[in-house]
Amino acid sequence: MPERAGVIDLRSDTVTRPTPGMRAAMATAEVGDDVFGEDPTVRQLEEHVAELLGKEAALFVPSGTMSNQICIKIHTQPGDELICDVNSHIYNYEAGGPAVLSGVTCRTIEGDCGIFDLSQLEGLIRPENDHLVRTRLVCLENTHNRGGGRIFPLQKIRAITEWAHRHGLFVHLDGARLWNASVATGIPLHDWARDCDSVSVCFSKGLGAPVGSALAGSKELVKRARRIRKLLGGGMRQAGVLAAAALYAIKHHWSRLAEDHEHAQILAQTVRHTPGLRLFPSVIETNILYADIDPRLGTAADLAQALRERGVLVLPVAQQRIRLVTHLDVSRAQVERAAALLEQTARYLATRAA
Ligand code: TLP
Repeated sequence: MPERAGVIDLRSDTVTRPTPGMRAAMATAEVGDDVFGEDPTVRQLEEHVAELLGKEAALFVPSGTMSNQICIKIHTQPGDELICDVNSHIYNYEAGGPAVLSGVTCRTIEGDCGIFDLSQLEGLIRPENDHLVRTRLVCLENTHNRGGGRIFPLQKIRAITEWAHRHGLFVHLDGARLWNASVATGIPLHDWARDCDSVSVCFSKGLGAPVGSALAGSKELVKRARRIRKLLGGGMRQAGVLAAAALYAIKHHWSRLAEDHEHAQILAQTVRHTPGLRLFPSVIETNILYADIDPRLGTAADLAQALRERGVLVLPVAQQRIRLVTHLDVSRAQVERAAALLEQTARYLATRAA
């Protein structure tokens, strides 16, 4: 368990470093030039991911952002509109990608922790009219990052995709943490992916690979995605060293996500009983949680700084909100220590304010 000089880093599950086993798999990976389609390890990963997601094909890409943006570009034309939750990663954290790369506007809806109902979509499709953008795509996120790791219930996805397809819309699933949703529910990846036209999954979040994501869909979609990946500068050469890390992560780190979920419960319980902190959302389903801070204790930045001085890193995401994410590089003992320090620090800030 790599411990950076005793620091417990809960800012994101992207901070994990490759384990010795993963590094060994990377060092011995067979490689070739993947832009020529000649890297056997990349091919193996793409075939494996396509199979797991129940799709015809998959494409290895450098990041989740590129994966989402390639899919958006495939499903839309400039002047189109996509519908997504107001807190979605695509809308908040991808540097305006839909507008910049695809000429697409985002119509946001207010979900409950990122989860929305079909009833919120009905009536949103714009009529054919020269004045209007064309509604073309619905984007879902599972689990939901800003929603506190919330799982999008499968029945809701089924209802939304059925409605979208009936009205000629495409559906893209940002499944950066679909691995977590699958472990938490026992529902296989291909069930979540079944009715979505494209799916993106990340290897560099809870699975613990250093780099990489994949998108999956029909053969035709993946053919188009390859070309757009090249256009965006995402064609990689001997990428087998990275694909080997992803394959290793799927094999060795997927089922252990259950531990991260248990660890998140320990932190959630501490937040619940610490005066001045409020858990968001009130129920934690996977590995992400937020704590809202009573302004009498200070700001999120103040609490993050006080924790940093005690060796715990958390992410301030709003004036009064911090994020904590559990992952491969924090053991149960470290989580327990972080929880104790969080409570002590919040109590200390409260007494200082009194
Ligand atoms: N999320 C990162 C930050 O960008 C916020 C994190 O630390 O959680 N979809 C979802 C749901 C994500 O959470 C992320 C990364 C991405 C896509 C983008 O993946 P990358 O970072 O590989 O571009």
